[in-house]
Amino acid sequence: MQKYGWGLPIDISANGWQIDQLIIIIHVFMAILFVGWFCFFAYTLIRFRQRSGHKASHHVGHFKLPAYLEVGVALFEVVLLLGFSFPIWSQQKVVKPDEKDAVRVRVVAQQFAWNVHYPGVDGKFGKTDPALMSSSNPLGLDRTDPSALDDISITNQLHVPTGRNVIVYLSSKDVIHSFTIPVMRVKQDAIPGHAGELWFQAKDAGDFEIACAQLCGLGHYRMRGFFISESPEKFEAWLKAQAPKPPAVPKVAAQAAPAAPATPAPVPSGAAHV
Ligand SMILES: [Cu+2]
Repeated sequence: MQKYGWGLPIDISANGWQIDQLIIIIHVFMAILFVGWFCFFAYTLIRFRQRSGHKASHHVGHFKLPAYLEVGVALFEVVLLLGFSFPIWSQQKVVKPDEKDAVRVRVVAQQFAWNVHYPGVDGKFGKTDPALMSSSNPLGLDRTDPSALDDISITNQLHVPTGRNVIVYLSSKDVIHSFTIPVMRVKQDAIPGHAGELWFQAKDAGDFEIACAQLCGLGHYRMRGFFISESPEKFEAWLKAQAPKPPAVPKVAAQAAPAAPATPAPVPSGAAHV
């Protein structure tokens, strides 16, 4: 399967066909305009060329064709806007899917990576704090917050199940980035200080790419993430595998617990000596 070539990337988004349809209509329309206006230009060069016995005049008089053509083009553009663009915009950007049934995920952009945050089984995103941000905790997740205990933090990987709406809450830690998944036909700027939202639904499984479509610094070219669309079963299994192991603090305590009786163990042996 060729993922990226000369044409449009393959489309595995439930609503992607609308975007593609609009892109194709606009390209065909622009090609017709390009050829049409060029022919018209060539026609006028010949028809109104300098000839002996003819005087140049700025009054076109009876020559109404350009006016008709321009009204026609304007009407077609109105049809494009009202008939295609507005409905697609409303469906993809205004009517948000129900959060209860959707897979919700935070994506925090930074130079030059995508930090992905799943809320875990409790469905609640844990608190984050910029003061806690580090290379091992790029989201600044506060693991002392009960909601954060089961949260999954991962970099440059976005897993989604097929057939379910996915809502992405988008933000940026530093500069303006643009979160783009070509096969999903989604693209949105990630702006520092601004909470953006976008949503999509994958209809087919496969491994694809996330790109940054906004020149965001010297490492912009390597700001590539992986977009993995998989069956709901595989997605759930992946989520389970990623879930943090029982929190580190109780684990240490649990390890310390057996060690504690081990220490007094010599006492009885010492007692035996006595
Ligand atoms: Cu970027």
